[in-house]
Amino acid sequence: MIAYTPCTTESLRARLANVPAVTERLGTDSSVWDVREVGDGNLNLVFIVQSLQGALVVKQALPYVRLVGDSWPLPLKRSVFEYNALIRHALRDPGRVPEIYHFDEVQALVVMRYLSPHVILRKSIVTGVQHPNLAADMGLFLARTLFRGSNLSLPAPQAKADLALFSDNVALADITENLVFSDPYFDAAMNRHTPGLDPWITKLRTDRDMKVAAQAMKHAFVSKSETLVHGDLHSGSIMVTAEDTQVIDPEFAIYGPFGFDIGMLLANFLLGYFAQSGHEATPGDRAAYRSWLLSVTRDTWGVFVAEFSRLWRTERTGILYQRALFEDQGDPLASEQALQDVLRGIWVDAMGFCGVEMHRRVLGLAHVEDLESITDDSRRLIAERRALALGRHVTINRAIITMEGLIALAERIEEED
Ligand code: SR1
Ligand code: MG
Repeated sequence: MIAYTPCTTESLRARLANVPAVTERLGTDSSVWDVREVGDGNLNLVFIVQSLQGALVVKQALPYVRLVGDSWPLPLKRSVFEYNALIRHALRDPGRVPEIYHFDEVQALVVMRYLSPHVILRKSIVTGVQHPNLAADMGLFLARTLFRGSNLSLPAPQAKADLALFSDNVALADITENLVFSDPYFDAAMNRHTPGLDPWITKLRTDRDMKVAAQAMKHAFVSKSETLVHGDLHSGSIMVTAEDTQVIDPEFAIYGPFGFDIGMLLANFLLGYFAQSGHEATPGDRAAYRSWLLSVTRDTWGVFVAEFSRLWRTERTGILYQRALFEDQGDPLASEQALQDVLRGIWVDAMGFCGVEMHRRVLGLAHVEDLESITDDSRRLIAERRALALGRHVTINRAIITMEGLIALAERIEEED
């Protein structure tokens, strides 16, 4: 067995030359394969390997955070969690994640389908391209993966085995615990922000209600092991074409709250929304695009609720809210009331997570291209101030805000100076 080594384009070619799942797709003459490193994410190497016969993608974990360098070590084992999450997502929402062809645990290397002509959703949002199926695809993905990964659905032994498996993803959970819930609210070493934003940051960091709310959300993230969450479901973890949606990169997968992925995703739609005013110089009707992003926000949640409710009524086979206790006793309304209670809790958590995600993408280490690509500092500042304002409101008021309230508030903040 060869010890782990980060691949170069040449060493990857040699490494894959004898892997049947690869040669059956690319052919056996590896000398003619075109191998390119294309990774631009925060953590890993990503290669595209192509021949006249076919193409595939290889993702290899590095033993440190790529964004920061080897001063921040990170376990290779995250590829095990990514691999296991991808397998489960493929079963729970078939067709929505790339097919895996080969996994090499020692080399922390996953070989999978090359998504083409897909592009990263975040880039699409920056350029103002609409994707008609996005909300439906993501609403279904969220409902199916979250419901089917939980004690509402899984046999108890499997639920407990998966809880144990993913609870080992300590280092990536630690990144989220610090970068999302804590660092934005104090002067953490790796934080950075747009010049001129300081007065608003000071206001946020001296806001007692906000600090209490952020800590409450951290508490929820750490202690609510409700289901297998993707763990990093932002618009950079989704690839799209005009018709298709694919969810990638679940290396942050853990057992966490139902509302986590939902809140993170909606936050990234809303960050894209506020960033539009900074992109107005580029072609396209940005006002119409803003409305579309709000409709995606609304419809993603709407589809989630409808599908989660359908699964509740038809697939509730786990140890939670057993149907026998509700319906066989002639009391179906109790089952519906329990469903509404669960959905309500998911929404409240989702709103809390949504707000802190908006904050950390403006104040923390890991920013988003939506805002970073606004070249005019004063325009970026306005977009970021708006994101901070909405984030604060939804987190603090998570127990009372509605979807229509969220949309109306986003529109109102967008109109403000
Ligand atoms: C140090 S990693 C920074 C961020 O990149 C990942 O995509 C996650 O969002 C993480 O918080
Ligand atoms: Mg990622």
